[in-house]
Amino acid sequence: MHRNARIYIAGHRGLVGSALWRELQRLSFTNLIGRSHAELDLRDAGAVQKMYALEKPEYVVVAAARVGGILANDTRPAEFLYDNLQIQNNLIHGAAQAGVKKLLFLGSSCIYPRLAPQPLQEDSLLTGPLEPTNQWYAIAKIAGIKMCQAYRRQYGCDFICAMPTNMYGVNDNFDLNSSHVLPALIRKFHAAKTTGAPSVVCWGTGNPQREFLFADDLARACVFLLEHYSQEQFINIGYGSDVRIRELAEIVQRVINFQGEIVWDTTKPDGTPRKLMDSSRLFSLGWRPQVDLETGIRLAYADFLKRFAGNGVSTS
Ligand code: GFB
Repeated sequence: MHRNARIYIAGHRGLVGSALWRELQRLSFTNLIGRSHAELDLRDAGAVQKMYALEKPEYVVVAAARVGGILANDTRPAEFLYDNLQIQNNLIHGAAQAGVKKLLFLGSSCIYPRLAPQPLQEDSLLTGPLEPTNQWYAIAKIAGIKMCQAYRRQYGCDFICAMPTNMYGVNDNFDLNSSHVLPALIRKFHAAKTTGAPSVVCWGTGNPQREFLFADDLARACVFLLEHYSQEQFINIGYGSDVRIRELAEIVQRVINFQGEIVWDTTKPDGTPRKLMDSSRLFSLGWRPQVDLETGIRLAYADFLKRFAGNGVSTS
C-alpha cells in the first residue's frame, strides 16, 4: 500500500479499529478515513453508499460490529444478528459497487463449532453445531466470510477475511453488562481493591480456556494481511497459547495487587469450553504477536486508570 492510499476503517473508534488507526498513523499513512457512529449509521445502506461515493476509499477494513461478551451475546440475539448482517452487507456490497481495491473483513473465533478440534483450524468451519451463547454473532460473521468469498468469485473483488481470537487492549469496553472478560476483571478487581472489598465475583466455573491477543498485535496483523494476503480462504489470527479463565483472574489479581479472594458464580454461563486458534498459516507467512498477556494486561489496566479512575466516574 502506498503511504497516501485512501484507507477507510469502519469502526475506527472501537478497540480494534482505533488500534489499527494508530498503527497506520505510526507507519505514516496520511489518508485515513473514519466515521463515528453519530456521523454514519452503518446499518443504513443509503448512507454507506453516500460515504463511499464521497470518500472513494481504495482500501476498507471492516472493524465495525455489534460486539460484546458472553452475557450481551446471550441476551441480545436480535441485535447481534441483525446489526451485524446489516453493517457488513452494506460495507461489503458498497465496497464492490464503489470499486474498492481491497477489503479486509474481521470475524471471530466463535465462527467455529463449539466442540471443533483444538487448536481451531480454518477448515473446521461449518463442521458442527455452534456455541449457543454466541450463535447469532457467529452466524452473522460466517455470512460475512461467505459474502467476501462470493464477491471474489462472481465479481473478482480482492476481499479477504481474518478471524481474530479474543481481543483486549487500549480503548476497550469496561461496561460490566456488555464487556468481554478481561475488561470486566480489570474493573472488578480495581473496584474491590479501592473499596477494600473482601472478594471479587467472577462468572462461571473458571475452567474455560481462552486465547487473548492484544489489539495492537491484531492491528499489525491487519496491515500485514492488507499488504501480503489475497486469498479466498480466510485466515486465523491468534496469540498461539491460551489460559484458563481461573488463571486469567489470578494474573489480573496480581497486576492490580488485590489481596482478597476470588468467588465463582456458577449461575453464569461458561460458554465454549476452549477456543485456541491454530494460527500456523499466518505464522508461516512471517507474522508474530509481540505483546505477551501480562504485559498487555498492564497496558490495558493503565488505559482503564487513565480513562476512568480519579475522574469521578464510578469504577465499581
Ligand atoms: O469474554 P467473554 O464474555 O466471552 O467470556 P466468550 C469469557 C469467559 O470468561 C466465559 C468468563 O467463560 C465467562 O463466563 N467470565 C468470568 C466473565 N468472569 C467474567 C466477567 O465478569 N465478565 C465476562 N464477560 N466474562 C465471546 C462471544 O465469547 O467471545 C463473542 O460471546 C465473541 O461472540 C468473543 O466471539 C470473542 O469468549 O465466551
